[in-house]
Amino acid sequence: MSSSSAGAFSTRTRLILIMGVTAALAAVSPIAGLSTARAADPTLHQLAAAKGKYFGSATDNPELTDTAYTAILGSEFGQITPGNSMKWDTTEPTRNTFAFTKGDAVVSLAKSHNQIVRAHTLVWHNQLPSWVSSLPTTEVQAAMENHITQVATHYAGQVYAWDVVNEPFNEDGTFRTSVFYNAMGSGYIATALRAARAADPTAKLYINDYNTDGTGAKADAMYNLASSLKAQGVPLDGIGFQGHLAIQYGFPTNMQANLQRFADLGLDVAITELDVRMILPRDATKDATQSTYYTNVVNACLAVNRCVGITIWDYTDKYSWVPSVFSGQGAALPWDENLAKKPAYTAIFKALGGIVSTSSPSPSGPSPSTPAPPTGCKVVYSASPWTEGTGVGGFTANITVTNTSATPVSGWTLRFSLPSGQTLTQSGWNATYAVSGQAVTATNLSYNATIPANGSTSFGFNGRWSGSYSSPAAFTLNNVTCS
Ligand code: 9MR
Repeated sequence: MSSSSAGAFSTRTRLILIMGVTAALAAVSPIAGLSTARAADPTLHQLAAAKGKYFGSATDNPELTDTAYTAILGSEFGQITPGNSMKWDTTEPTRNTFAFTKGDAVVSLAKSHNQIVRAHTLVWHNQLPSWVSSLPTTEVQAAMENHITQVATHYAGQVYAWDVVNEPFNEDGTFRTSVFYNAMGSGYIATALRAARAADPTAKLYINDYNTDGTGAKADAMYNLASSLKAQGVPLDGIGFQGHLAIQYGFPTNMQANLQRFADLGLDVAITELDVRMILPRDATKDATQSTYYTNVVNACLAVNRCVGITIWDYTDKYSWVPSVFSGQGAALPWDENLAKKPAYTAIFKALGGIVSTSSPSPSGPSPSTPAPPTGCKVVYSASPWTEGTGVGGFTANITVTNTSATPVSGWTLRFSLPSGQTLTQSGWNATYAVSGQAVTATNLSYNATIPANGSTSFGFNGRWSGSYSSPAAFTLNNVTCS
């Protein structure tokens, strides 16, 4: 993991960072005789995390009652974006009356799965209630600032990033004449970013657009805007490249180089809404072309250090926006309408470094259900802290978990909180680690997924401490409290 992309997650935002470079790479190599078929496949997010990136999906409230859908959403991805529920028409349908229930539901789902949230979007010409469009010009700035302040304050500390401004450009690179542009000129963008920073000092602030993925007039316009905002010291952290691609239009020109030039301005870049549509019906040739597009996007992001991650615009064709907007087109996502994995999934899996064995990845449906909890467990946490100055030092922690129940545990997650002042500094061994604030989640690798009845497994990591050293006080194994 590169230090700068790790920094993208850990310093200001204190959100999830999968620390499993070594661990996740071990998980992708099936070990003969030890790997446990499909249960051992790393998720797309685990693979991405091993490269210092996240892999995420958009989702939407109506789909959250589909339990087969949420099972994959919750397990395969490390990041989610609400497709609609944080937009202006949902969050402030009438002036100064705010509604956060739907957005809160997505944030809470993310929390329960240790996922980060890309929040979308504060200022956009679309899905804008009519009261905004019909405001007198003189009132637009105050309404925009109030909207940003209220919404970003509500979600402050809970979201990794905000698409502060969405789709500011026309195809030829001129500014779109939205109600905001008409009232404030292009300065509305800087004003919006400043208001967002004031409301949420920790979220990464983005401008997001489509058809800017490859070089061209629109991408040049975004580049000029980004350079100028950076030069003025406007709080801009990243540029989102939506990535709504179509196989009949060709792959964007020089995508990697395009991302890199934004990164070279000192910005993060992210693929925020990736999908690759085709003219229906789907066939093997089109699937193969689509797979190449997904591979190319993953490769471009992997090649750019400051590309922090990739989000697909929902993961299944069942819930894609494409067919309703582009008549006769669709099949844009890596999972089909029945939640079965398509060749595009395998392409992404491989591009992220996954190794396809004969038993995996299966092109079938959802992954196995979550492991059953043990009825009893015991944890021995032994650490050897050392001191490197007054009140600071490092430590190595070794953890042994014993399954004290009469049945084996098949697949495990150990959760605990590091005492304040402590951090993980190394990817650890014999487990994959996810860190969110002080909360640590250690998950089995393929070769140690099973803890036999009355058997044990051991794993560990290195860390830093400050203040005075103490060990974590409590542990749960598959959500059962251990002694
Ligand atoms: O996925 C969203 C879909 O459900 C909405 O009907 C649509 C309406 O504007 O917006 C879709 O999401 C868009 C995103 O917010 C911005 N970039 C383009 C996305 C696809 O239209």
